[in-house]
Amino acid sequence: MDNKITKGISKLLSYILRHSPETIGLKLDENGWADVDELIAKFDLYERRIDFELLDYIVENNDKKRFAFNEGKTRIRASQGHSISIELNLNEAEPLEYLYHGTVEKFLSDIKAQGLQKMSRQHVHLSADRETANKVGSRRGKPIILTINSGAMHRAGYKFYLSDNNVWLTDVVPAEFITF
Ligand code: HQG
Repeated sequence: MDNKITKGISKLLSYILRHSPETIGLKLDENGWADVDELIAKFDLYERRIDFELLDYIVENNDKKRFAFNEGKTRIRASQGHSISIELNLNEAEPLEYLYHGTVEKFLSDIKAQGLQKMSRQHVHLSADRETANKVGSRRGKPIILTINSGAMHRAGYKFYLSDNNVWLTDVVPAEFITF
């Protein structure tokens, strides 16, 4: 399968399923699911032809497993990363003692003052390993990796969730739980 084509479609899918389904006139349900047949038909209308086989390939092979089907593969959604308000019914989980967040220098003073905030997304995104945090930070420039004292946060009553594609999510990380 042509990597360029699948990458382009994956990017568009992320945008539509996380941020802007209305761009192609699609409706998601309250849990973020789109009907697969409707999605394919709407893509067609916008002249981005996809078929079920391609969608299935993307769900299976996407580098971060960003998308998931329901059991019968009749519905599809993004597993995390939304800015639109939907209920993912995430599983609460006990985090590792330390998690990581990749960011860049220009945000540090605000993060020191306000902690990590959701910004435009529904959660703060954290990684189980430094390498992933490094990649996340690199999207914006020279990465800086913050260590989150997630074990201590959890013991203090903060909730953590693990998405279907193994991204750690929480509502806020107060600065006192961050090692800069
Ligand atoms: C920063 C990608 C100022 C934060 C990635 C980040 C991830 C603050 C930016 C996923 C702040 C938000 C999410 C504060 C946080 N003041 N800046 N108080 N608190 N920030 O994109 O974590 O490839 O919403 O450090 O791989 O970068 O799309 O979050 O730099 O998993 O699947 O504000 O998106 O996944 O940026 O990335 P984002 P993120 P995908």
